[in-house]
Amino acid sequence: SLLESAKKAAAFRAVDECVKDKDVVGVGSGSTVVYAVERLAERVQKEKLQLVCIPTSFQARQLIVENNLILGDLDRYPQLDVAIDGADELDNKFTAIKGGGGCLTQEKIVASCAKRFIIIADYTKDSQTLGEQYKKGVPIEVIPLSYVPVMQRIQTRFGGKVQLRMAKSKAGPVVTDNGNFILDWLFPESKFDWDSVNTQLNLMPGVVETGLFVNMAEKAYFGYSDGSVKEKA
Ligand code: DER
Repeated sequence: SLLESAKKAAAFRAVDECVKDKDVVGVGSGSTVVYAVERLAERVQKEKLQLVCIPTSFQARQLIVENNLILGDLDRYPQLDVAIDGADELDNKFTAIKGGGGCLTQEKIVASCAKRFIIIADYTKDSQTLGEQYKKGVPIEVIPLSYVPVMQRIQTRFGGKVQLRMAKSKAGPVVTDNGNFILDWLFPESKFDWDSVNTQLNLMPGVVETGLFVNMAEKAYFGYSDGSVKEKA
């Protein structure tokens, strides 16, 4: 599809420009990253690169193993050269919403351990302000027992609407790779200080992590259906 070719263009460009021999590479989660792993595998074969790949989810782990890439972990590689991941939306101040795929917690941990954090996405994720194009709100991972009080506290303090993310091919709520629930906060139109919101949310007892990646990415590659790529830094 047109969007898939846009994702592929961004992923290939990022891997070609940001990964070098002997790098320890954080591998994100979602659909765009699938193309990044495909390109990593291609380059390892063609250029005989020696890479170690650190996963950000069960999905990323499978991608690394299925593509015969060397699987590492943060115990052995607590500092990464580069992490490459998708995003649900990125604003013009480099705040990203992530977690559409429910993997935000390990993604943020791995991104925080990388010298360079690179976002790859199709052009529909490139916004001026958050909420312009992505309408599913900010994902927040919570300890299951806390989800109702946390929902109420978010609604009271910030407004909008908070929903427990329900699974599609499993009865009941989505359970993350860490055994937690996900709340989706449909935030109201307004000029939020996302750094402050992220901090306040993270201080709420029961919140494990938010999908607000504030000023973490160094660069973003946005792909277009014609195969062109726009870089934002
Ligand atoms: O869930 C996630 O954080 C993913 O990285 C998401 O933000 C992007 O997924 P996509 O590449 O399938 O759009």
